Amino acid sequence: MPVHNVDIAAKLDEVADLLEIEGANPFRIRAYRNAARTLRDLNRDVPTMLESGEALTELPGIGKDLAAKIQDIVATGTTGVLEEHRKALPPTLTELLKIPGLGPKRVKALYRALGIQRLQGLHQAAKEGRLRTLPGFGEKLERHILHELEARAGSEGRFKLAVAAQYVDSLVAYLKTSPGVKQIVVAGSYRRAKETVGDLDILVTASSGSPVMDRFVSYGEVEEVLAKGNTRATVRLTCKLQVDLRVVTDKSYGAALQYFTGSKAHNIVLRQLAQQQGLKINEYGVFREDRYLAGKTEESVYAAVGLPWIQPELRENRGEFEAAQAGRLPALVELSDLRGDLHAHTKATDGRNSLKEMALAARNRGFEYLAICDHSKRLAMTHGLDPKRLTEQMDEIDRLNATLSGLTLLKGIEVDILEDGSLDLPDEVLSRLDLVVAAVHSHFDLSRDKQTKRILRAMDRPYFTILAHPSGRLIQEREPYDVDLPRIIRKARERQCALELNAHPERLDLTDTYCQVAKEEGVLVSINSDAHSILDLDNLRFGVGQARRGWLEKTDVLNTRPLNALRPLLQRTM
Ligand code: DGT
Ligand code: CA
Ligand code: CA
Repeated sequence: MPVHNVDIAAKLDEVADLLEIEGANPFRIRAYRNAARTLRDLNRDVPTMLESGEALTELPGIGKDLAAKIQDIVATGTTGVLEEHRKALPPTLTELLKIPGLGPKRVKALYRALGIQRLQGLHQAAKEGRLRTLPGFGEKLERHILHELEARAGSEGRFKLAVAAQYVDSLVAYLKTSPGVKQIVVAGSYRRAKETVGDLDILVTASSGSPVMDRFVSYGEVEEVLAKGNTRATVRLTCKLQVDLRVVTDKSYGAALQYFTGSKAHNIVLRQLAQQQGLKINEYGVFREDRYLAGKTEESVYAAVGLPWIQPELRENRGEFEAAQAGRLPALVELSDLRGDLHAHTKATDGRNSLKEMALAARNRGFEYLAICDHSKRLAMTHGLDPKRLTEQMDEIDRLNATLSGLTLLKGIEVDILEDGSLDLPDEVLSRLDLVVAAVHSHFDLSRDKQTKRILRAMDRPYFTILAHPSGRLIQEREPYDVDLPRIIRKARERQCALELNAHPERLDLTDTYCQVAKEEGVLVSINSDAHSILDLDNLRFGVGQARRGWLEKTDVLNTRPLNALRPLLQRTM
């Protein structure tokens, strides 16, 4: 039974996918997509809401009809409309839609003409050069499909951090109620806030191991127990996520936490440092000969080799040891350091809440400011703003700002960077805004040189404040476009503009390593939610996780500034 919002959302998306392939009414498709997004972004658990008798129709984008279908899914694992469409077409066709370049029409053609139903069949056909023969395909698309399929092979079976987080929360809550459990912590790549995780590594301290193990393997979502002993067990959940659980003693807790947090590359260096000092580090502790020296806390493990404690997000062997030895570890930015958000949408384009709803939600989260940056006119499918509608929105912002206390709305736009590097609105219009967030939304396949020049040219415009989602990648779904980011980062320094770290869990773009480059070049990074609903404002925490992996400190982040210090930084001088 799907008990998590992400699982229910996946079923709704599946309906939408199948409807799309069948060529159904776009409004109907959109309704399922919106509902799926609402559930994904929701910070409360739908089955629990239903149990306590709360109406789902209170949620944005969910009417009576959809509420009933969601109830079906929670109760039975499926709903009538899904089963109907699964009969009409092979349900595996929806896998194919995930490949950029393959829309519903092409997927249908692949199925009708070549009988392709899954990614595997698609890969085979592409390798054999059979795709290019189909009308509307061609050699270039075939190569592109092959590239995409091969690029994603390495990330197969991994889970986006935000998706894993949903599974973690309920599992940890469940384990906490085991008899004798003292501490419980999720280690591994999850603790390092890596953008995707391969499996979960949970550590528990308890008076005795076996009751915890028994409780772990009888968790309702366990599909298969892969291994089970007194102090360690591995299971696979029904969502296919694997979980390792280890019960450790208090004496070894810090050593085990250090060991299982990783990364492997970090641990190898740490053990070498220990060896050079005649020490041995393992998951039980730090030892000289066979004498136990430390291991109760992580701090004690690092201290034993003469190092300060290193934040988990830095543990990738990317310079953290040198920094630790030199006493120059960064004081990483924290969620509470953010004073506002510089990229949010409203109903005026493809957001789902009104200006006022967004403002109140931002104020509730303690923000001092929120920049409204709806799309510009070129993005017609989002009903992008032309100068007239943008002016109306600016007036509305003035009116709201006059009545709101505690929060300032900033006037912005997410303006499209056109193919030739010009911006989708004239300078005269942009000059009246507080900030201009600019983004690439089309022509992803330009050559590296053209793509780079396109963006550099846009950055040369007099009103250009922040480059949104600089690489354009979607995690596990779309490769970044081919672009010279170091050159763009140098340009940002020269032009004194900022780069966005888009906090949406599917983007997290800038990536961690480019955050480090930006910091080294002295370019400010803005951690923005790109919220399309009030719920999305909570995604900032994932952006902060990525920023921490990129070594960013409070001062490296544009939106840690209070409004009065922010304003001059938004102002363009050239
Ligand atoms: P993942 O699960 O692929 O997202 O990445 P991790 O980092 O969670 O890796 P995982 O689950 O294989 O192992 C958890 C931690 O345990 C890892 O970060 C470091 C430690 N570890 C595992 N295997 C080894 C090993 O062979 N050598 C060392 N030094 N550490 C290991
Ligand atoms: Ca792991
Ligand atoms: Ca593991």
